[in-house]
Amino acid sequence: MPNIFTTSYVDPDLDGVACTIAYAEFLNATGKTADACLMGKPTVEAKFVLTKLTIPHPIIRTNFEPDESLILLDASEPIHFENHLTLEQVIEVIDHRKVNEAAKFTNAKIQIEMVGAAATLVAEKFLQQSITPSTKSAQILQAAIISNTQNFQATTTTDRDNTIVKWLANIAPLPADFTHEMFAAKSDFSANKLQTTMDTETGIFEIAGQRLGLVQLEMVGS
Ligand SMILES: [Mn+2]
Repeated sequence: MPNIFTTSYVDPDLDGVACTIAYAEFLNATGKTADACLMGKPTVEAKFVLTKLTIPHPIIRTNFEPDESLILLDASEPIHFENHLTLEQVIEVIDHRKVNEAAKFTNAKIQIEMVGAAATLVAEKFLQQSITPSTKSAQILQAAIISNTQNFQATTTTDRDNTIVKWLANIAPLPADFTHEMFAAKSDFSANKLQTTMDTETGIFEIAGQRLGLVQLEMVGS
């Protein structure tokens, strides 16, 4: 039984889901025993990508035993993990947010770098260790970087995002039309999807003792 779990914040987006899956694979390839788990439901977009790439949905875990260790991907705010785990259980944090409280995870190795997607940081680990990711990991990491950088148009995009996507595409390209379908899926706010998206795309921040919620809706052709 693995006692290391990779995960992201509750109700993770595609970047969090991709990192969770691919980093568990990376750790297993380096001789560790890790399992990917999601805390809650992935976003509409992340669910679409898992289905489209026929990637099995990771197990769902919202509580952890005291002897289990956690690695947080695309997440670094203790506030997101209240009542789910203790700060001491976290042994590693990989994120790309300037505003973070990662230092509160006192037992964790922290990597926070300003790139377009946390998936870029995870993909670079494969490259640095000369480990070839599986087709599914190569594809979901690409999808996450393309999505998170709004197809490399977001101002947070860096050369590192571009470079690593080219490397991943050489290993396993995404299906034709995939990028368009992914953005279209994320833009579908019909029926109860607007509510679902608002539930999962709400960021909660604590600034000067005040809790602040921010909802981000992304759509094509708006
Ligand atoms: Mn991200």
